[in-house]
Amino acid sequence: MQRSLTTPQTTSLGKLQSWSLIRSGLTGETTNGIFRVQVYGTNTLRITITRASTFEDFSYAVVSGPEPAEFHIAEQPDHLVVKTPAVTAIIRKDPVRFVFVSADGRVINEDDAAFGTCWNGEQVTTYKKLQSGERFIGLGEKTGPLDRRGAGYTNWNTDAFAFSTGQDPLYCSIPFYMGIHSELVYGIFFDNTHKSFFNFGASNNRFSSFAADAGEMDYYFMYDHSVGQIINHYTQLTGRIELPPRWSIGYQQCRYSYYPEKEVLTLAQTFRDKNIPADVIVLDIHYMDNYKIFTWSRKDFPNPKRLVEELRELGFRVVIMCDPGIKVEEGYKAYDDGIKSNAFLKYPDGTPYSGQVWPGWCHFPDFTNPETRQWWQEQFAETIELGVEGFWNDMNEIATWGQMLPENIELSFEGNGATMRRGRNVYGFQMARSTYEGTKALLNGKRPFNLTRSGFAGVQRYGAVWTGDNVAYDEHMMLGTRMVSCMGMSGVAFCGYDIGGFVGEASSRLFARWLSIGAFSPFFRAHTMINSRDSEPWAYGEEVEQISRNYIRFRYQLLPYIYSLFYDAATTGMPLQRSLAINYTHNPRIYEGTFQNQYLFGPAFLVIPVESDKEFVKAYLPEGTWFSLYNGQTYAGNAEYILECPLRRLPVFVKAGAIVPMQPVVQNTDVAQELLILHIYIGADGSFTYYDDDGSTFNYQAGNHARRDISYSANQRKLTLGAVSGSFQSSVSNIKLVFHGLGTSVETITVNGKPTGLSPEMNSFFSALEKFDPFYDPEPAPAEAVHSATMSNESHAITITW
Ligand code: NBV
Repeated sequence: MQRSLTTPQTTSLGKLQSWSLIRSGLTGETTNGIFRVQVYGTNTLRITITRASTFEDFSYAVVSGPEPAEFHIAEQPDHLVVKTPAVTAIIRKDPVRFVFVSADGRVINEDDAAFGTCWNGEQVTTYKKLQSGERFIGLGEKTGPLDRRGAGYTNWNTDAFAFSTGQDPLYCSIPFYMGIHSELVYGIFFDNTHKSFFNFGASNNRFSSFAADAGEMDYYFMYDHSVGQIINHYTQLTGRIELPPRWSIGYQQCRYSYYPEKEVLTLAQTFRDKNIPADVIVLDIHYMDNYKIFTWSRKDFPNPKRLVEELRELGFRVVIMCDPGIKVEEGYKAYDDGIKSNAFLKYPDGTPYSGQVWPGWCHFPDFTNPETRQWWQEQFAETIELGVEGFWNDMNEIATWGQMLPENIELSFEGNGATMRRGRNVYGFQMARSTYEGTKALLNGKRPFNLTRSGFAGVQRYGAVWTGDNVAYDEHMMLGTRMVSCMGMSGVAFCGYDIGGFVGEASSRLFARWLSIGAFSPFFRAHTMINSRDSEPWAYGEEVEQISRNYIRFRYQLLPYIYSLFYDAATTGMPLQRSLAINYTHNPRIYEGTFQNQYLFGPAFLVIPVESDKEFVKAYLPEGTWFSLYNGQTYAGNAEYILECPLRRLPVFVKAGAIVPMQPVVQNTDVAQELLILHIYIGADGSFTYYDDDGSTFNYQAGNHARRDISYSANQRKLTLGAVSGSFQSSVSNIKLVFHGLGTSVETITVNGKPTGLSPEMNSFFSALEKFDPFYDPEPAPAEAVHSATMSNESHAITITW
């Protein structure tokens, strides 16, 4: 038997001295510390280990407590057992070490027998035996490959301007990952906000580990049959997104910065003139008076309320920048108020911390103080009066000139008291919370949109996250797709990157490609740095404009599908952008080379991100049958293909069995639809939950929505639209069914027993590019033959057979 490890430098959790039952599990004392095992649900166990005499039980991340679940506890001579119907924790007694075993007796995860949980000074680490062939996925906003085996990472929120494609850490910390081996998958969420370290077999061949500079070893172990279920358990713990306002999932145009107001209006009008759908213009720091938050530049924006109204008339919303730094300047309301309300972060001697950022020397609100969050809310009153409903939290790592935030700054930490050593990783998270909750409280039932750069596990509850200052080159575009997929697996379903690249200047081809890929990402925004070239969809010449229009229009046609996916994320945590590791977890091919960048957008679309200079790409289509989005040609899955990918055609496939609700093209998301177009891709069984509501209030939480389960049985040649549930009266009066791959033999379908004729039609989601250059190949998108029929939208169940 392994003896408890103790050297002058390292102490591990020692021999069991005593243990006792608690309501949700057990707790025990060892020679070197105390531990606790709590059943949080059938699939989730929480392990807490400390050298202190009590457990702290404070978390910003976790929002749900132990749920009632069946479990048994037993004692054996050399170990204890905590057993749920899904997972068993075996707790060895001498020394105390943890082994997690599946219901059928397989080892899912086990402590390194010698190290287990160790202290090295204040630093606490849990070491897990590396399992044969073990892969690691997740960990939120990280560069690097999909499978993180062999790599190590640090969580320490950092302003990473123009980060390199291997840089770490970045802006956001999510200490949650999943391990995969022997057809098993588990999740570990390490709930500690100090600087933390994850080692997935980096520089060693013995263990994976997670460590924090100080604080408790407090982790949740989740086991279930699929990555999707683990994500579900993780988002049960840390929360899920609330439905965002529908307008925020349309196209957003940003730059650093659009001003004066005339330029903003011209920009909005240009979208309309050019028939390029869009919903949002984002105002970066130059809308303010000398970068002072909650002010407007009188010179450039003399009448912001009128501007917001004029933009609304054009069908646009405004999102405005709100940085945390409040300029130290007497007479400036936010500053005076902040001093009076004792709102700012302080040094241990009680003087406010000053750091330098855009406006000059600034103080920073302590968002971990509930009173300061209330104060922050009040600051938004005038902004909300102007009609602004969208907010953008930047620089909240905290970023200051010098980039070395003093660690002795103190925070309230909900009255618990902490320094930046514990607070830095949650500062941005709590700023996002303050902004989201504060503006929500002021918006009279309307949904705010909030975007944050910094965050921590659980940040999804307070809006969307974007991946910061990326760079205008291909490798970054490909990295962005992996990062957003990875954020999706880490609870952050509403996530995106700066299309076109923030730093540097995109080539025309790069912009076109990036925008095409971005149309299939949850948060869809183009952005660029100050003094860079114009970066709107029309700024790169006619060809790029047409390609951009095509993909943005497709995004808007897909809105019923995308909005339904947001509902799925809000209720189950399943992200919109789905790494192939979610559905094809144990297939080694999906982790290879460029295949690891491929992802599913919802259950239907397989997106193959491809660099801007490529005309051909090697892709891997996972099992199943796949339709080309462009011409309906089918491809057998579980195979590699060399695909043609001219700039105007990003390789995208639709899965056989997919049910995709769509709508006619609109110029912005406000336009209510009378026609729902249901695309059905024949060949394999499929299902989809179609979801709709008013898109702007929280009434959906009280049942004011329209929800309909749709399923397709290939063998029975049957499509079933379940009865609509919920009280929302949708504007849809007709449903057009569009069958792909039905063949020519079927001419009639029955709708609730009534024969209805099918008509063939040419379907193309994408317009041919116009011929504007004699040397340009104007080949139109080959249209595919599809069959359609239109029926009226009834709220009772509808059965369609053929
Ligand atoms: O506010 C200016 C920028 C913003 O455009 C960008 O998206 C942020 O990530 N911001 C950073 C400040 C620093 C830019 C060098």
